[in-house]
Amino acid sequence: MSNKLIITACISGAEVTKEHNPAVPYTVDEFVKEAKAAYEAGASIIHLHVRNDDGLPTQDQARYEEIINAIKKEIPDVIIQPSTGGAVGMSSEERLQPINLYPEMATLDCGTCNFGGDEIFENTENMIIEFAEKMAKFNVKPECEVFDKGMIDMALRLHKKGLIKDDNLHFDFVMGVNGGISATTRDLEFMVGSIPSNCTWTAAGVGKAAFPIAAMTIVMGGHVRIGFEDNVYLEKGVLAKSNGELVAKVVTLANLLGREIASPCEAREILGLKK
Ligand code: KMH
Ligand code: ZN
Repeated sequence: MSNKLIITACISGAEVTKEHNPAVPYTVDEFVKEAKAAYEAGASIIHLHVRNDDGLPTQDQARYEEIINAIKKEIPDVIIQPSTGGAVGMSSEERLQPINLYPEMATLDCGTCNFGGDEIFENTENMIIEFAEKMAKFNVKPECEVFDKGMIDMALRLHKKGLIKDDNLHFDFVMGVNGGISATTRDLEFMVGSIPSNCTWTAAGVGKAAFPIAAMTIVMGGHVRIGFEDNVYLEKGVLAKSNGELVAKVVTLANLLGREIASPCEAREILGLKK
């Protein structure tokens, strides 16, 4: 299989705001601008949380449809990966709405964890099964979002029971959330060593861990997630002007370390996307 690097741009998230970085997108035009900048810099997947114009995170199906259509009009071949995590506190029904649009892939959060302060990001076993079943029904490839090692075990167990359906599971290790696994070399190695060899994986480092995790991942043969959802800084004290700048820095690292960048078409092949 190709050794090319898939870059996922998480351009908006639900927790980060314009107060953190004025370039965080809220309006449709801003989403298109950020998605396009990330794509042109080398991202093949856009991990998408949407907002209302006032910045409030929403999982509203119509808003997803509007933003996905606007992005696809500009960059038709990009892979759109809606979030089913949404924002802390949203109901399952609310979170699952973008699946009705038959995206190629979507996140499947594989366990409950603290999210700092009093926040709890809830994903009980039955919720994971419900989300996985809906994704299977709509032919959507899950990206198993894991914030800690036990969530890998949960995903593998549900996959073995046939409750998460996929030929080869794809994981995203989100590292450095306040309540999840830390973003260290030791822990990344531990996560990678905990998945079967037929699985693919992406890693995302939160905050100042974003680029160190990206560099380790490039060397270890995984794929990288980068973007405002996880980190708004290009370097210490310097806000990124766009998601494109963050993606471009990952491309520079990949060039230095000898990994070529996957196009959306190559990413589809690597991940076994059917569409
Ligand atoms: N916003 C977090 C509560 C996902 O996209 O699936 C959850 C999250 C995970 O971002
Ligand atoms: Zn997300």
